Amino acid sequence: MHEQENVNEKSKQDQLKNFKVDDSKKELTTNQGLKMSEDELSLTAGERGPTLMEDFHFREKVTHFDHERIPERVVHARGTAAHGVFETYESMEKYTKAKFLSKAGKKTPVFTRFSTVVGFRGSADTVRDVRGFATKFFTEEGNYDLVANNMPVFFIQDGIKFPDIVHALKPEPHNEVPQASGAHDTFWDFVANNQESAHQVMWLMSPRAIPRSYRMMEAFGINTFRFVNKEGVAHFVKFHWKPKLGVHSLVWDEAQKIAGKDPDYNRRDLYDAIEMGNFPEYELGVQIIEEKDEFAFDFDILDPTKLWPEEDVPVTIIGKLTLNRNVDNFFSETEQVAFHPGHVVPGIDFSNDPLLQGRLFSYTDTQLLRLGGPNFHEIPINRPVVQFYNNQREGFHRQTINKGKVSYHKNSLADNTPSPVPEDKGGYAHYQEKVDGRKVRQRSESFNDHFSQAKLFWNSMSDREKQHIIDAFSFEVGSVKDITVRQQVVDMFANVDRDLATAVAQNIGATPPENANESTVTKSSKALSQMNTAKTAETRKVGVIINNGFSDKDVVEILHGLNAEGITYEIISEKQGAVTGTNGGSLMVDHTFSTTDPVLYDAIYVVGGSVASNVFHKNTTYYLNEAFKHYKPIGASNDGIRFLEENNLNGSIGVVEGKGPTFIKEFTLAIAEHRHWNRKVV
Ligand code: HDE
Repeated sequence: MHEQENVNEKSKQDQLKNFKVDDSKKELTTNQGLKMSEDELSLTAGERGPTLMEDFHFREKVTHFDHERIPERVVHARGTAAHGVFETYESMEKYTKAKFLSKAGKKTPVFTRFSTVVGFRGSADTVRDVRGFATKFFTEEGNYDLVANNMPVFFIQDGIKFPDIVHALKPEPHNEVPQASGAHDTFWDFVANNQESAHQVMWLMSPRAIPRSYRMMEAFGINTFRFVNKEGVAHFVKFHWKPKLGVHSLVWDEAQKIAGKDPDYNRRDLYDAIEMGNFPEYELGVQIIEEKDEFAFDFDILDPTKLWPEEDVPVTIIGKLTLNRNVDNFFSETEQVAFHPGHVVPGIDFSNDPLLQGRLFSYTDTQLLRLGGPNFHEIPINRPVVQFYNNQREGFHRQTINKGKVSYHKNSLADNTPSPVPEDKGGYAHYQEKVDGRKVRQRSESFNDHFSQAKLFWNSMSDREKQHIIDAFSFEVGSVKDITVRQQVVDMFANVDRDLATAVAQNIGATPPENANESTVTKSSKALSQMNTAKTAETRKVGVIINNGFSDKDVVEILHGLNAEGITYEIISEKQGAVTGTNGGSLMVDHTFSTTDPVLYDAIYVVGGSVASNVFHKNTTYYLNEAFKHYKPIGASNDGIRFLEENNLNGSIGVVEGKGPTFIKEFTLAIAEHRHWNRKVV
């Protein structure tokens, strides 16, 4: 355990070392440390007789197994996580006294868990859903959790409605169908009857809901928090994560196929990138509003269904998160980590956002059930890197051995310790916001506009994103069986945009809205469209289709060239083993056509070879056309070029052919583009 001043970027790893066990090359023992002579046969009365009760080894092994499951998270059950470091760019002392933000260059160990929301723990990664992005900062002042989502707004305005939205979104209770999907009656019935959901639903229907990678998502703290500085001055703040690789998404047909071909797609992507040393990076940004400007906007800054347009309240970048280490054990770390937006440090405080207020209750409560008692903060992954001292004792699975007989406050026997710390010595003191009012179950009228920002979002979309949204609505609402619900949804979204509602209505057999009360907002925000994001080929994955008799020299040069641009690749051929080139060089095959699929690559590069069987031919045609249909870059050299010709793909947008450095350069640019939306796809 570290004393406060010693906390550095390695502190968490040093702490975890004490709990790590390597079982390999060890002798087998029971949990009591007893070496066992046999582990495959239970103790029986005779070789063909019954098992004996006294077989403690059998009992221990099977009992442990019988109890290996804990409840999955009620939401965000499916996830994956990694360790990393957060580095502060510039002191934020002007706004917050949080020590981890107080000095340029300061490094804090972190643990980040990504998740989908609605699916069960074993569900597919690439479903249409919100993604979670929760980070635990192990600071010298205790743990700070930034529990964020990849969309900046939420479905509801008040925590008391969370069980309702989640019940409506989860599989329906009578038959537990469908898994990890909002495309069913109860979800859309909820949407239509809780119109505050309009804005978030627009995001959910957009490409943001099917990210290409956890490494390529923005994330947002959604709720309004407060920064408080040493002088006690507070500012409202919203948190943003901005990925260095830009914000990129899958297309729907691809996402659905990946859910079958590789349900672990996003999890694997994160794990592999970190193993390869391609550490994901995200910058932390803050939007800050002075307290005096609380009412200066045409929305309520406490309303979690509203974002603060970046054009009006700019995002200041204040630091960088780098994920650089995979977990050693998924259960111990990823499954047992327990986040809570109420885990704050001095200098970070809450606002009266009614959703946030609800969250502040829920997270500890849920851990009590999920992790089996009140001592979950002692599980290694959850421990702060500073020691904790208080009078809490006992409870299931208590680990610390607190000495002495005093476990109460105030006392004289222990000199009145552990003693509270005054605010000016680093003790947490809540911001003294003045509140007074009647106890009411009412919401301020300033929360009542549900459509203006939904319209702002729609206005900000490119044509491609708009089409994605229309298609997504058509799929999701088209999957609703109850036609009255379908109609209600169409009528509701006519309040956002009449053309959108009409297009959806036509696709799903509903009546186009007649008397739409369409929002009159004409403003748009550049920050909301993914078309304006960073573009790079770095860390992208190319499927290289190749067969025996390929032209060694050219191909090796190209593969090296792509690698030098930070692009990764996998060799795909007809059979496992090696493929041999015309000059005798060989490449190891990573996948046959059947162990992988074009949907699992960012781009396809066809090399071919002098030997091309029917199977090779058929599969290459499939790979090329599938990649083309999903707007992906395609490259071809040598024998590969004739496959382009055969499929009429040569000369198309995002299709590159040739050799040497020019090809490498053009193909890299095509890959950086992510998708070639201007391509004509039939
Ligand atoms: Fe959560 N949320 N949430 N949520 N949330 C949970 O806590 C809850 C909300 C978010 O990787 C649960 O430990 C309520 C907004 C993430 O372990 C639970 C409300 C945002 C994760 C819970 C919200 C989030 C959770 C389930 C409305 C984005 C996964 C398991 C008042 C800012 C953390 C758990 C991880 C998890 C409650 C709304 C993000 C039940 C009541 C808004 C990323 O406590």
